[in-house]
Amino acid sequence: MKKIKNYINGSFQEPIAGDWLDNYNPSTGEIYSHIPKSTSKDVAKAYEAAKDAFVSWSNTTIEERSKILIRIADLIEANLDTLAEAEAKDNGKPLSLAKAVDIPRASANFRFFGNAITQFASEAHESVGLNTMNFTLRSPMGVVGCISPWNLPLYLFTWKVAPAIAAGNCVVAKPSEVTPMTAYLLGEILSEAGLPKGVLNIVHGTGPEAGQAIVAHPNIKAISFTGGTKTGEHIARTAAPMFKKLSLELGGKNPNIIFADCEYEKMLAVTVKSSFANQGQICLCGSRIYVEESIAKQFKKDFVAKVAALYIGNPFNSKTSIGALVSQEHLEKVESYIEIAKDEGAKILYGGERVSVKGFENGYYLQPSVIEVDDNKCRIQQEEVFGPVVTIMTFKNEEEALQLANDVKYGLSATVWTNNLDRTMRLSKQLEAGIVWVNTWLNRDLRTPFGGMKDSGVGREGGFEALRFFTEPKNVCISYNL
Ligand code: TXE
Repeated sequence: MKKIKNYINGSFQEPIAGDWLDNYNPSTGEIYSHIPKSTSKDVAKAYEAAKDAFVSWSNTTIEERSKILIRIADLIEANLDTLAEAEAKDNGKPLSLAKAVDIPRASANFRFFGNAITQFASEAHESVGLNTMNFTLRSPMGVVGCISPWNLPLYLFTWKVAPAIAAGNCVVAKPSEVTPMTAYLLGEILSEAGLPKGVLNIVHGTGPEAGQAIVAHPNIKAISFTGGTKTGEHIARTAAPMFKKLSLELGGKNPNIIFADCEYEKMLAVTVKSSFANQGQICLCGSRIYVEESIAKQFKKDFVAKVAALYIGNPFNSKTSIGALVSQEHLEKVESYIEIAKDEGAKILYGGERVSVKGFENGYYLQPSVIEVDDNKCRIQQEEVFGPVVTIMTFKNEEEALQLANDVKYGLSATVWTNNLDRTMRLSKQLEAGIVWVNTWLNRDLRTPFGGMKDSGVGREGGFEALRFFTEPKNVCISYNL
């Protein structure tokens, strides 16, 4: 049974207390590895390694940092198959998705910030006529913490650690205990790329123990977190009295608003993806579909037909578009929402049943579900399910669509399908979301600000937003005589 280890100070190390957690393969339901059940002692050790590396790393030239990050990107690319297979085995997602999205994006995250750091500048302000010159220093903060979830494991882990180290910080990072494998494999790549030891330290363990120890560590200056809203709230309560900088990317319950004037076939194809990609375990999924009344009947018929054609299988079958859900616990959580929807009088248009995959009978497989609702206040409309479940509700006009879309506590993303430019601008300005996609979905330019409002989080990742988050601005004001 494989035992993975923490990556601290450039080497793999066992947990100090000698305790381990089981790591499951969701497609078979079997334990296939053990991971460190790290404690605050392991986090403290990782912090010390990061602290010791900080002076040297923060004084490493931008060109040298850029070169190392781009070498990491190249090595991730060179190890795409191994990393994609590890991701699919650890998370349950189709191998095809890990190969096409997760791992290429992990490489792109390092490449993007390896380039962005060479363009990241700060400002100067001349107080004209006053013999005064101001310039802004944007310095690395020191040791920062990065905590990531299980849905896009390496993709989101690297989305945090790449800008953090590009900006000159050193990092204590914790991937989800549910999907630790690719972060573990990244350790070898960091050493091979020549990242100095202690710059990036990877600690495995549970949220309440290892995660909490990172958040509560008195000298870890900032926390970048992606995960559930409840967890984000808990982290904020811990960090607030310590005045730590926080980036919180939390849950979503995103509307997908479909008008009759849309490009129908493109909308249909993309809506299947925005509903069920990664088994619906993407916080950006359009889990609430709102469709204009005049096309609702046709849409429901066409959409259900496409969903019914999706192949549910083990991740390593090339035909698979719906893999296993990430854990038994999560499978049961998603199923409970389908039951709640039924109890609330919603109509199951398709799916909602468990699936037994031949040879993988103990895997966590669930049909994609399409649920018709007529009450926007019901729980299935208001609460994040984070699984292969979408609801459909009709609307009469633009005003009603906007009211329904905004009537939730989340504000992460929204998708709008229309060919009306004025309507596009009206809705884009009024939708309560950090990201609005029009006639597309999950279309990402890494320079753009990424994140949500309301209960979807605080702060933004991406581009210079991320580099500003991981640096401390200081205004230097100099008076001089001409
Ligand atoms: O979250 P959890 P999960 C959201 C998604 C869903 C959730 C799924 O919408 O709600 O994340 O991921 C650690 N102190 N997003 O179930 O449980 C935990 O060990 C410190 C939104 O993993 O919150 C794991 O490493 N850490 C997002 C990480 O937090 C703690 C995109 C997340 O765990 C902790 C992806 C604690 N007390 C998923 N408790 C977006 N908006 O971009 C847990 N952890």
